[in-house]
Amino acid sequence: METETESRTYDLLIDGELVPAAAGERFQTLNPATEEAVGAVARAREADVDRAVTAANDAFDDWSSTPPQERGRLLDDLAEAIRAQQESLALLETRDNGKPLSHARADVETCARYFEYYAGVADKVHGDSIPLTDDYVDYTVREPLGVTAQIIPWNLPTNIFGRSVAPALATGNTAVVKPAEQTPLTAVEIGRLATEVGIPDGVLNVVPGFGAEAGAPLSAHPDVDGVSFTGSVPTGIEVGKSALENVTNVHLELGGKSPNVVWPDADIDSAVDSTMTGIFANAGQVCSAGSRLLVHEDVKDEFLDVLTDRIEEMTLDNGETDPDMGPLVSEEHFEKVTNYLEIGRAEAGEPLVGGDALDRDGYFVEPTVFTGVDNDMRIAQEEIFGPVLSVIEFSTEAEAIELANDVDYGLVAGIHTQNMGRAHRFARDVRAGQVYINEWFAGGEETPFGGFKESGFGREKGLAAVDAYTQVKNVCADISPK
Ligand code: TXE
Repeated sequence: METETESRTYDLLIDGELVPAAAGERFQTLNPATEEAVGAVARAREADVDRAVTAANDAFDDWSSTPPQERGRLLDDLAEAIRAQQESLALLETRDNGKPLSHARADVETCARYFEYYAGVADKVHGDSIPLTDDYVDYTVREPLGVTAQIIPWNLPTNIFGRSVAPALATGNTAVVKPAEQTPLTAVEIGRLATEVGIPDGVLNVVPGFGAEAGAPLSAHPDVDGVSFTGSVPTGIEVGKSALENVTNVHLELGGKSPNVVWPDADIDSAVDSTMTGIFANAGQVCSAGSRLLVHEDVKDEFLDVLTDRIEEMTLDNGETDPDMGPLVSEEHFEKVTNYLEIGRAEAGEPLVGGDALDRDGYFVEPTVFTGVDNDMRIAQEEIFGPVLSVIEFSTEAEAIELANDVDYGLVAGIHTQNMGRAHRFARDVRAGQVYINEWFAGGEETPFGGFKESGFGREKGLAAVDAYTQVKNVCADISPK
């Protein structure tokens, strides 16, 4: 794989072939640290999506009847091929997305790990035997959905590729992937690796392009049998509606405004570490970011002192130098986040730390902390998707829960305390799909992931993805003597 800095061209992957778009168009992706071109990518439109869906449809019968052990072996081979290219894929991801190189390496490893994990799952997908009376034998079978579509965002391109494609293929589905227009390059490269390791033509197709031009015709395609979408709430609603027009199975992983609760009995150093990871990893561009810090009044000053010192040591630079934080993904997103800095100033006053963009090329925004935030302010309710922490004080357990739940989202909630009774009462009462105790981003490829409330529905990761990518058939036989 090439790693030179100059821009090169990338094609669509359809039916095992790297091909230009039917209309011959390309679009440019930019390095958000330098604003220079990274890749000229084939621009898929409806005709290309249609070709990809047809290829996936044609490949389905053979792939779904391939012995699961063999599907598993191929996914294992893909995991190894991804690992073997970790460095070049990570560099490509950093140039396309802006994230620090070590984060990009971790994302590539996570992607490999998803293929490895679901390789092991492929031959363990089975149904139940259900006791009726002696006159019947009843059993269930888990069958793949058919052609599945994965619409992927720009914040964790390789990670989410693995998370949504690996379980789809392991369970016998074929796939058409629409990566985000800001960051399509690693998806094309991983697709190419899939063909190299022998995943049959048409089983995995990749159609880079824009939301309206490629994403919309994919989610609305009558021959698509399942859609996995990760992105914003408004787009998720659109995708959900168009999938339902065809009565297509859909799961949505949308945004968050997740509360991170800190009690005075927490290990403060570890809670500060965890808080920083939660909001500054990937420059805050993570659906499960811990963007609301709910800190107990007795520890607030001490906690913020330590946090401020630590933030002042952070490095913010081109991801290729492996800083603590890189730029935001695009100019459009930079505009959104810097606008929220102004909203924050108007609502909560000057930030305690940060609050500005860097005066240099690229889309760099300082790690920022607003204190004195009320939970009904926009910076406490709306997903900023940037390195902006809103700090809210509380005094009682009831208040912490009320604040934690007083938001439209319900993706993640975290708590830092040594009191395990309190931690598990919080886990019981909070309305969120994931609860982190004493560590942010706790969990792994093996654990189910998804949202409550407006954060979406359906679960990916772990064995929960087997449910998402299969449908149950019940078989009942009358065996009574006749
Ligand atoms: O998201 P979109 P955007 C949030 C975050 C961010 C905001 C906007 O707050 O600031 O969303 O980001 C494809 N039919 N998240 O505009 O539009 C699109 O091409 C089908 C949270 O980038 O949701 C891309 O591949 N597909 C989030 C994907 O949808 C369409 C991650 C996501 O884009 C489409 C990203 C359409 N009509 C943003 N329109 C998370 N949950 O992690 C767009 N797309």
